[in-house]
Amino acid sequence: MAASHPSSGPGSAPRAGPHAATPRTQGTPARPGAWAALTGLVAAFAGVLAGELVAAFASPSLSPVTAVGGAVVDFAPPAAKDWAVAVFGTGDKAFLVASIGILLALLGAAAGVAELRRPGVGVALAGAIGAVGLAAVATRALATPGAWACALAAGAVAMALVRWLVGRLRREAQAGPPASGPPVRGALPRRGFLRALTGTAAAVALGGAVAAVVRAAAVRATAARDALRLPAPAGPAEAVPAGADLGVPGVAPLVTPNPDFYRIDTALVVPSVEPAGWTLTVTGLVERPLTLTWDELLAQPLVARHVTLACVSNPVGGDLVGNALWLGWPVRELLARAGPLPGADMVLSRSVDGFTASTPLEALTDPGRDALLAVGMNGEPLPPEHGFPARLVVPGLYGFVSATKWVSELKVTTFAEDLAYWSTRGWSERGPIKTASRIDTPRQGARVAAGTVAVGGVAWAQHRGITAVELRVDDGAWQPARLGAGISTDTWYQWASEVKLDPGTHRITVRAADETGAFQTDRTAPPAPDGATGHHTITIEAT
Ligand SMILES: Nc1nc2c(c(=O)[nH]1)N[C@H]1C(S)=C(S)[C@@H](COP(=O)(O)O)O[C@H]1N2
Ligand SMILES: [Mo]
Repeated sequence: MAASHPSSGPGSAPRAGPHAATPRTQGTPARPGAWAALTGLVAAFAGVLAGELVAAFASPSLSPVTAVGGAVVDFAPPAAKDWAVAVFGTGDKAFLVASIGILLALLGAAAGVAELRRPGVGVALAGAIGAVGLAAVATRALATPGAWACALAAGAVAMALVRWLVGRLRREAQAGPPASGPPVRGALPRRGFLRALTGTAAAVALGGAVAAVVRAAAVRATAARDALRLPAPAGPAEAVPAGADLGVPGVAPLVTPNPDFYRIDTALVVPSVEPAGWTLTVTGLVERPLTLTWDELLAQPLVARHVTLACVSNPVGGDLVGNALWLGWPVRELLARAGPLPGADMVLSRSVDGFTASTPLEALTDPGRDALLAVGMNGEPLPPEHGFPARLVVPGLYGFVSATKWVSELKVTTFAEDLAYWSTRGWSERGPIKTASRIDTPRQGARVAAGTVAVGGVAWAQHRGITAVELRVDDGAWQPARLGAGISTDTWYQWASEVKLDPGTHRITVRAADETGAFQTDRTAPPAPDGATGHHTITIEAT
């Protein structure tokens, strides 16, 4: 709320003389206890709402309110549950939430009154309400750091508001009547206090509406994902060949579990897209523009392919790279239906959140490259943060020019005509993945026993394949490492070796060669604009 009256605000002294406030707002407020109760109530709801807002971003599946509700459901005596179901039927959950709300209002009001009487007591009570939220989170299976953060935010905001708002009220109540006149009966608190209180209440109402909308959408999308059973691939799923996993402790697993898969996107809130309402339109330079629905997509013969995704922002030795088994429909079959027109050389894929990526048309139509419109990741529907319900996966190209999540449109166009999201921000228009290799074990800075030391890691040159990996100790000669069998050229490879180390500090460097036999360059380049280069080197201490 914009302050329209400059004479009052936090910390401003009461004025006398010609600029004194009007009588309605002057003097000791009548019924300070009632105002304190109302203030405490607003503070309590503001706290819970802050928690819900943090949850909408950081913990969609568990918020302070759902944590307390869940804990009540779990710990309530069965008789109470039976009674609630008998009386309220399917409205039992609404009854539960309403009960929590009423209890919160009462406790908040009590905190306000207590703070008015004795500074600090109400703040402590607000903190106790927050502690109940924390305790509830502790009982939940989904207690992630995000969920803890929500409960902490809720308590902190409630405590701060009780202290600040009730503190103002108390000071006014204690100030007594102005020297220049008799006490004014029925006076309201000062305008500054009223503004702060109504402003807080308005923020609660507005924020509550936002949190409710975001949460409802996330809940619907999560429920749809939980209920989904993806079809089996039409052909046999690609097997991991024997000899691909070298079994060296500390090396990244060949297939990255979904919870460990790196996540990169511009989305502050993970978009909530329900499959039932999802469509993908193919537009632009095509003979037959088309719209694909979710059911139509699932009715296509789907293939399962391991593909290693990599982010262009990955620094040398970094972990913005991961390998998954994707289930999807080859994009070339979708594009064949639409019929790209001559002259087109790019597909601008667009996400529901506005992100766009520019992919060379021939990378998507090439029969030798399984670019997928993916719906599954490692045997389950795409996780929400990895693009549920559908995304693109294109072997051999960095994610920023290919891997659009929550994809909603493919515009067949030209590089001359259209620029993608990152290409307007200083990054390249095209992004073939550069050959890279990484040492996973030992870790940088490790202390190891001198003698024979196991070294291992991964190397990738998607769609070209890795043909050799070599190691070097300090400034010695390059020595070949063992190279695991690839799942396909579209995935990373494990490699392993043993090196002999005398006591002392040593550098170990790795390099890999792709199908051309050419080793990756030792010239260092930063990630921008089209991917980092240089050798990964670790420094370790042998003792
Ligand atoms: N909608 C959307 N899709 C996106 C992005 C994005 O910001 N928004 N980032 C891209 C980038 S830069 C990468 S590296 C990959 C990462 O995919 P992941 O988060 O599933 O690992 O997603 C791509 N798809
Ligand atoms: Mo990326």
